[in-house]
Amino acid sequence: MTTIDLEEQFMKRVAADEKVEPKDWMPEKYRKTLIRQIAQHAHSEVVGMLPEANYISRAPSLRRKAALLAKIQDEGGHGLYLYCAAETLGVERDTLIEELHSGKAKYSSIFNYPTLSWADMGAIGWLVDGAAILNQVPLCKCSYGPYARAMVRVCKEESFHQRQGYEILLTLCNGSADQKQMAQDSLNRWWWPSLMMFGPSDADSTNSEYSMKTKIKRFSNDELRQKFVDATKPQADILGLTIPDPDLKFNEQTRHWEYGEIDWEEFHNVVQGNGVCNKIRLRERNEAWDNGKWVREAATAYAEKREQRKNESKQVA
Ligand code: FAQ
Repeated sequence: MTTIDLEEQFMKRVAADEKVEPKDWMPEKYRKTLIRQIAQHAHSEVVGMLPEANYISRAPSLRRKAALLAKIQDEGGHGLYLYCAAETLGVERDTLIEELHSGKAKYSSIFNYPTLSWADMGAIGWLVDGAAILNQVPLCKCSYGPYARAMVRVCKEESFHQRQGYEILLTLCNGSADQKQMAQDSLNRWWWPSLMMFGPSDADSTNSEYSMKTKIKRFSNDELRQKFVDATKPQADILGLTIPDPDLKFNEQTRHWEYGEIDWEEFHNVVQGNGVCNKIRLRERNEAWDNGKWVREAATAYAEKREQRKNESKQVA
């Protein structure tokens, strides 16, 4: 079979919603696009632990601390599933991690913003996890089997994260005037960066066309962003908070909330490494990696010892 025949067969399978599995033939572009997206996604989960980790020791009660700890551990777990999914495409995990630590790899722009108050733990859960869910639920139907399957569990956990964040804000909004103001300030800072999480507008998205053709992505960046605005506005109303967008208005004909212009210059600046926290995040990730060296060495030594004992007992038998 020629490459053209194989490619045609591959596209037919994708069109019929068959899952592509690691040992199946796939076009090189499909493999590379998946590695790029899955790795960026994994890095986002792992770097995403940092802004919240800052608040483990500052949580206002034991209950809040336990929930926050569980959420952050979930994010570490999501990173691990995703690195495993990327490995099924023939890339080494160490290579991906090296690319993250050297600053070569991308991760979500949202994690380069600072967490300035406890209300930010609420806003991250409500808005950032809320955006992540909208983006990731369609990924449960991604054409690549290991990525799609990893997303099923991830989405269930993100759903809990979103609710715990919303509940933090609901408590603050029903509290004192200062607490409500803290929640509003947090929404003011996280709203626009959350809209940017969905990526550049469709006209500027370089990867969407291929990703949608091969059913890696099921919706475009702008479609998902619109779903997010439509879902989030009524939730802000329940909190009694104002979305910081004077142009936000409901279009009776389209039944959608129209929103103002996104500051794409800010987005590109953050993606290029010039956001408020890019350098801090990379430094902290590198430090965490170095501090975990003894754990990796101990785990490797244990695995080698176990293998050696297994071989010895086989020889005796
Ligand atoms: N930040 O052509 P497109 C989470 C890059 S997980 C930085 O439209 P694509 C959980 C893009 O990579 C959050 N870079 O790209 C959590 C590309 O660059 P490249 C992460 C961005 O892939 C919650 C270029 O711009 N979620 O939050 C961003 O088709 C709370 C052109 O863009 C995922 O990764 C951005 N926001 O669409 C954890 C979900 N947007 O590689 C802790 C899976 C775009 O060509 C606490 N990923 N870029 O040099 C996706 O669905 C897609 O990759 C998009 C981007 C939608 C993010």
